[in-house]
Amino acid sequence: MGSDDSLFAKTVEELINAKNPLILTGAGISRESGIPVFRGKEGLWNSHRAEDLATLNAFQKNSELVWEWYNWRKKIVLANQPNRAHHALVKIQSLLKSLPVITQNVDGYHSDAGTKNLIEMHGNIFRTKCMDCSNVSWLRTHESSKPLCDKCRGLLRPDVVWFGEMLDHQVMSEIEKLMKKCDLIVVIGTSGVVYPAAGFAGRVFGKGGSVIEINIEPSIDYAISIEGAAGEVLLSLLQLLESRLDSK
Ligand code: BJW
Ligand code: ZN
Repeated sequence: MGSDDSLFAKTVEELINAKNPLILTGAGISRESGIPVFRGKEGLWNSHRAEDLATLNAFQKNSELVWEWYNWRKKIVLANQPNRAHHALVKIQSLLKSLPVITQNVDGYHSDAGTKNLIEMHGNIFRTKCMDCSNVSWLRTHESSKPLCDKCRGLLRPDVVWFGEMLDHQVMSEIEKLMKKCDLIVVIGTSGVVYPAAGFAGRVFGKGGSVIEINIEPSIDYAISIEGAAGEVLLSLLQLLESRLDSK
């Protein structure tokens, strides 16, 4: 057995034996779908300033520019689809008692793939919120540069969490419940720099739980690291999990 094989086998045992395992995903899991990541050489923040596009201040200064950027990203999401990583995760979920998924991604691909027990902690790029009456609605098109609220004609914003904004209160309390009982967290395709998500792995490790990281460039030094693309790794884990459960 190679070192990779034993890492995979260990991960599968951890998933089977954990009482309350949890998945955290980031932009890397949607990379194979053609969705740009944020950081690194090809990341969005390499060519765009986060402060100009992903803050409330930026939206208040120039909502059309911000909507242009979000419409461009919506178009990419609409032109593509969930990949083998999202689909493998759904199957892995179906083989275990409970495996909630928390994603930082706003593309909605986990939900499109059929993931159950899902928290989209940074919102959804296809949802909007009215700046005036806070009404939440869905806008699946990518053309409108100044979408207005059906209820009050106020300006709509993307219903995502920008820098400096609090996460939705209910979302945070659901996450808190999961974190309290979590004894294994599998962190997939995130650079782990954006809080509060960046603190989840450390919290689980700090109370004696296990941390597994799947990333093309792993960075959590206390984790069991599987270096590789999410799609390839999750498919291998799925196959191993299926054969391990068959042999029982
Ligand atoms: C692959 C792969 C493949 C590639 N397979 N892997 C505590 C300390 C310090 C700062 C703060 C703190 N608490 C709060 C802050 C401020 C701030 C923050 O964290 N700043 C840091 C940058 C320092 N956080 C906030 O403002 C948050 N709000 C908050 O905490 O409220 C309370 C508060 C307010 C004010 C002050 C204090 C407290 C909100 C954060 C919202 C983040 N928003 C964004 C945009 C969302 C909407 C949108 O999409 O437009 O969320 S920013 C962006 O980063 C997006 C992502 O969800 C998030 C994380 O990125 P992710 O997913 O990790 O992507 P990348 O690109 O960074 O990494 C990709 C990874 O994939 C890499 O590792 C690759 O190697 C890997 N990879 N291909 C596997 N095929
Ligand atoms: Zn309104």
